[in-house]
Amino acid sequence: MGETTIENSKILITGGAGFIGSNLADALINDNEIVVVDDLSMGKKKNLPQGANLHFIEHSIADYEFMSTLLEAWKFDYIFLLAAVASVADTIVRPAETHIINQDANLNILETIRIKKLPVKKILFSSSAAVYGNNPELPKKETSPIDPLSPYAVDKFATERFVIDYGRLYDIPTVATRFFNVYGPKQNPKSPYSGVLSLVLESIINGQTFTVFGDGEQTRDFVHVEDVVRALTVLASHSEALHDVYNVGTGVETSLNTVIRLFEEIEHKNLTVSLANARVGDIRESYCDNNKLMSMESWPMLSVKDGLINYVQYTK
Ligand code: UD2
Repeated sequence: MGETTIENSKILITGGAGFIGSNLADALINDNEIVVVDDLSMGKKKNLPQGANLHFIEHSIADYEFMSTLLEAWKFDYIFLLAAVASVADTIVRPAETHIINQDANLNILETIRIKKLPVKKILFSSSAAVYGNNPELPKKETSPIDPLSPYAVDKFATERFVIDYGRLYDIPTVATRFFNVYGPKQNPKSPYSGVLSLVLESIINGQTFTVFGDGEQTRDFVHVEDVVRALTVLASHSEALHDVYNVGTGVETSLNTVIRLFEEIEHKNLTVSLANARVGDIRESYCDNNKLMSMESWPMLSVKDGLINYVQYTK
């Protein structure tokens, strides 16, 4: 089946000023009207494209009244649920508070749509590879056992289920996605728990020491945000993507040492590295089977090398 596009639609992106949401807004802004709701806890207003068809609202998705009124007023065609407290460590420190954002706020959106019978073409919820936890099976398939090990992963998995089962029970078109290690333009290296590639890039540009936790031979499925945006638009526009969950990753595993070497080659600089103990609970190897997504619509995803070149160029 060929590529389908989203046009002339009213789109809500929660967390739209964040890393993935703002890249999605860039991709959709020309042909659609977009509302972004973001509390700017991690996102930045300057990430967003400018224009009359981009409506930015600085607000928390946890404000039920506000979100219900917004949904009823706009009657969105597509809803991308990307707002979350994305730091696993933060959810371990504040499990109840972050649950309100990572789960309850999304449930309220589903409830509003169900009760008010709002017409929607697709709701997409962004979940995470975190749901697989320490399950050693590789590559991770959507059918692999799940093992959520943090409040973050529990909320992501439970909300996946709400999204999928609300869809089935109340006939609402829904889909969930499990992102692997996403990197690329606009990723915020502010926290020590930010994506590792944003931290490596910041260190190499500023000549700072980068700390490798463990021996650097741990592997991840690093997927460029451009491919994540494409996956989201593919799943939004294909009607057969329904009441189901999809891995979003390249299907290729790369070690941390390899990406450090690639950054050094691209930048023609050596990164100063210090070694520290592996993080407690760190996963040794992770990559996904992305056949379910690719069988719907396939495209060549960016290799880590090409993706890093793009990321470095953008950031500088
Ligand atoms: C990712 C997600 C996390 C959760 C988890 C589930 C990101 C940013 N995090 O965590 O939200 O979904 O997957 O499995 O996508 N590292 C260093 N030095 C640093 C920072 C990290 O060596 O300064 C290591 C870290 O110990 C790990 C690897 O780099 O082995 C990747 O770390 P990460 O935080 O980018 O991602 P991950 O896979 O631990």
